[in-house]
Amino acid sequence: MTTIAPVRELRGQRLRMLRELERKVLWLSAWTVHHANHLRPNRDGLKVGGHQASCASLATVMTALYFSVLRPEDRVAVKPHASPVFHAIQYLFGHQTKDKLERFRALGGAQSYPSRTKDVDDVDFSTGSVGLGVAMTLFASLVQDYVRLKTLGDEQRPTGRMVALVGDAELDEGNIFEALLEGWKHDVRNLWWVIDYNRQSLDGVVNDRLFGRIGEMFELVGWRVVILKYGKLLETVFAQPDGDHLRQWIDDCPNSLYSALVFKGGAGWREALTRDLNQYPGVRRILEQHDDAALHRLMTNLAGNDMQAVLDAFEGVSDDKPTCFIAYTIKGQGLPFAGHKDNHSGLMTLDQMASFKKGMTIADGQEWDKFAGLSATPDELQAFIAEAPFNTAGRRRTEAPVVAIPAALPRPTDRKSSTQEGFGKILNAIAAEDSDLARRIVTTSPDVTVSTNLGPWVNRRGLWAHTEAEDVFRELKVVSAQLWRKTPRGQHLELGIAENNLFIQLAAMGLSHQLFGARLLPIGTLYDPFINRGLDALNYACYQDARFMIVATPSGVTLAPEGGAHQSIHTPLIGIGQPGLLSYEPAYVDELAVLMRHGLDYMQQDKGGSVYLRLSTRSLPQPQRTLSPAQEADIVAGGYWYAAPEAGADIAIVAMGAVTPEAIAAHESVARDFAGAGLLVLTSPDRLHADWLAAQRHRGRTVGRIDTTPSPVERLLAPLSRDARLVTVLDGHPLALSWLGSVRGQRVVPLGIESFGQSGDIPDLYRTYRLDAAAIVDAVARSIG
Ligand SMILES: Cc1ncc(C[n+]2csc(CCOP(=O)(O)OP(=O)(O)O)c2C)c(N)n1
Ligand SMILES: [Mg+2]
Repeated sequence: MTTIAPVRELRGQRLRMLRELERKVLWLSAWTVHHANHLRPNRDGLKVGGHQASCASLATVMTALYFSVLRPEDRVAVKPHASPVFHAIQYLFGHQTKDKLERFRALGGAQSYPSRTKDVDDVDFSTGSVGLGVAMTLFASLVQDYVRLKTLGDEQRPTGRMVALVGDAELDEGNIFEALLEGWKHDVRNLWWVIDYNRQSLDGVVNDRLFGRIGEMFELVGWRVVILKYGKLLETVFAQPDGDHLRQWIDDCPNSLYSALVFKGGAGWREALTRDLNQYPGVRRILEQHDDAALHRLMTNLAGNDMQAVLDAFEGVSDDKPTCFIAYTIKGQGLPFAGHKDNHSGLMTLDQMASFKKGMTIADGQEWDKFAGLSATPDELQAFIAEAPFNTAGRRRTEAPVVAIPAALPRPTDRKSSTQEGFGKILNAIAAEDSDLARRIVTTSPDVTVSTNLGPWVNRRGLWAHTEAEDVFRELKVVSAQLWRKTPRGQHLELGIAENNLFIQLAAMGLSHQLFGARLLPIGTLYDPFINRGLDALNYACYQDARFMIVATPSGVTLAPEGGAHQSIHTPLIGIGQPGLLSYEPAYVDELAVLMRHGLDYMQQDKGGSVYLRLSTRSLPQPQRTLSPAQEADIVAGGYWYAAPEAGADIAIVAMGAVTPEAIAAHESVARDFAGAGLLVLTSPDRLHADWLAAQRHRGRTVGRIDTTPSPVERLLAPLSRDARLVTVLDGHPLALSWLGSVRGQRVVPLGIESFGQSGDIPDLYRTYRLDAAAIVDAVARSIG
């Protein structure tokens, strides 16, 4: 008995501190948005925006988590538009500055949505495109287990919980459910999703019946569901005579009516409850005992905005079972537009802010003060914040040493091969070695492991799983080329068919060095056209500066008989247009070996990025050559002269990827009439274009002597005459190469694919789409016409 009183006291003190901080967090988040919209000069007349109501609904949950529940090893994805709450909390911790809060949504200020790369306050996962950050926590949890079971990182590092703070409307995004199924398959653990169930989205009020189903779905895939519905005030009243009728009334209240009454306040509640429950004396007594303000406080006392209830829920979970907390909250809780269906982007007016500020007892000039208006002393609060477990381990971002990549990767010597086949063989040869490189590579694929040639790698390195499972086919002695043994030592994570999952999984793997202190070299394979399916997730991965390699086959119409629906046309443009992703499309296997080596190194450089290899299934005769270091450097820089032009030549053919043999044939025939015509083989219009623009910008900035060092594409095109004609050809959209004409003002006849959808063999398709040698020769003729 003697120990209970101090424990209670301690709890009471903690609760008091957390309630104070909750108030401060709510204030700072609202003030940050207000300041950005009303108090900063607005030069362009555009709305600055921000989400005061969405912040308010999460203030309790986030205060409880960051100041009490989270531990340093936990990692959090915050609902994007609750960014001001996150920044306010980091400000209180001393990790965010007043200057950046004042410049919220301005250049260099705190970001609209938490950003790993642009915010200074240790964001764990960037968010912005709703749904993706949520799934990211699931895949990060798998990565945490992957590196832990293999002891690839610091063995002393405790296992963290991956936490997502989820807007209820985020659950409309299909990628959430794709991820849930995948997590179930892989026995995901240590995962908390806290759903901010404010029953409102952007446009309005969420469907009433949805959430019953959502809870069931989580349970179906093995999650624990914890519902935080009513706060302690309401629970107390429910226990009184006729309190159960009041509970039933709220339970039955449609979301839209409840929201409207929240907005109307005490008088509105009284009217509705008197109308519906007046026959119950107990309810009448409750109404008598509460004035309008108290009644409003009571009726809006939902558990997700009740500190005690939130702490009880979080602290009630101590195992590693994935847990979904459905936290009933009020959008705009504590703000004048609480519950209003149009409050998503609503901003407090100047008058509303003035009275909100008064209610918060904050004097003019004290708006950014960390402790103004609170009843606890600054010393007490500061001490409490300093002791928050989350804050005790210093900087959250981990580091991991770079894995040395050998000077050359194994090079298959087949006389005929496709780049896709070459990829499988290179990886297989790496798998055969006992090297750090081989240990750090992890592969993943959405059900196209075998058809993208990852099979040999998987046979050697095994599939990853938490627990051992033999390949049943093998046990029963059924002959198969594939050996699918699952072990915690396995190095391939097999996914179901969902490219969203692939890219989010790669994002998580590609941040392992910063999240878990263990360097991984992730390689994901997929069908090239289905990059589109996961494009937003790919963009999301690149936005966070995750580092991985994607290997996509087959490219373009060269897929030929297998059908039009799978032909990828504009992926080369994605490769050029996607920041953070360096794209290559080699024609030959020796080029591929050079590029894979470069890619594995580039993925680890500070100023590097991710890599996209667009490969083909077309088997080509391989040039019998030994690449010189200069040629290898050209291949990395984006292109090389396969047949060098004579100085001042008037004609060049420029080719990329699978159609290179057609370009070679055309070049041979053209060379008869145009002696000295060259054949340029490109490996990366992406890299050439970027370096060309960078060189121009650099020259623009150089004062005095202009730096005339040519960029690689300028150097490549330099031998040609000023008005030379370029015929460009690729199995993809012609725009990917037609920009080459701008480099030196030379005229281009671009060939490529502008429509798709036919199956056929290569001769028929290349003829139909004008990619064959005859079409190239014809284009040369036209270019001089
Ligand atoms: C993929 C995507 N589509 C649309 C948006 C625009 N958007 C931002 S928040 C939001 C509504 C979110 O509602 P909810 O998740 O319930 O969050 P609340 O503000 O209610 O907490 C929408 C549609 C977005 N950020 N991402
Ligand atoms: Mg909502």
